[in-house]
Amino acid sequence: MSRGAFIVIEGLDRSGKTTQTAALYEQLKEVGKVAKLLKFPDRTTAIGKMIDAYLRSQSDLDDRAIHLLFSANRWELASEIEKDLKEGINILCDRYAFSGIAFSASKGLPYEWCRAPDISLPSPDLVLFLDISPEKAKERGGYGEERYEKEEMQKKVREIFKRIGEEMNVATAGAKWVVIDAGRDCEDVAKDVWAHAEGLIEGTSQPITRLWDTSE
Ligand code: Z5A
Ligand code: MG
Repeated sequence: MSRGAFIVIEGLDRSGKTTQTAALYEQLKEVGKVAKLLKFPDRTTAIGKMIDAYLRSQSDLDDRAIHLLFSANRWELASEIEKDLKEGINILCDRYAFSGIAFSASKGLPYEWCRAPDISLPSPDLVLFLDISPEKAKERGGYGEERYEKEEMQKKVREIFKRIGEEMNVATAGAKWVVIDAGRDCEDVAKDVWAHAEGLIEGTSQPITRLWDTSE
């Protein structure tokens, strides 16, 4: 039996994640496919509101506490993601656990500690990583308004994302993590996104796996 596909769009700040997730959603709709858009952090929940206040520097939290809130914000949607996938709905997700590791580890928290709370979340079938140089990202609108939006931080984040991607592809022995050059025109990036996502939109018969779970 076929289920929906779980596609995550990750990337550096201002790489166009939200733009590309929305474009992919529209393309799926055009070809008559059912899809749902998710975005992390989901700032609408009670946990999401705490995260939002922190990101806008309206509150201060211990680095570990905010890390666990970001993870809890994903866990509160985990069973819904699984349910939707089983019902044949494709999930398109703007940021996921990979952002969680990249940002917190960039602040100096140990990499494995950062990964631990997200182990066993529903695993995406594909991660499209939008790569852009911090210099180019800075030229795009709105940069610098929130916590973490600093060039030095973004450089560290980029390095950690690189490690995550390499480890993902070794662990799955395949190209589950695909890097896309996001420094180009929106349309060119969208074409690449579609080329990689297209093969999955008919659904998949593969069981839903769990992120970094070695017990299976
Ligand atoms: N965070 C964390 O620490 N831990 C976690 O677990 C998670 C997140 C999940 C907020 O995330 C912060 O939370 C983020 C990571 C941290 N910190 N930082 N910094 P967010 O997802 O809410 O961030 P955002 O506000 O959506 O911004 P963004 O992700 O950086 O932007 P984007 O979605 O990648 O880009 P965009 O909104 O689609 O485009 C940005 C601008 O560029 C916009 O004006 C577009 O019109 C323009 N754009 C887009 N594509 C192009 C191209 N191709 N060419 C030219 N211009 C373009
Ligand atoms: Mg965004």
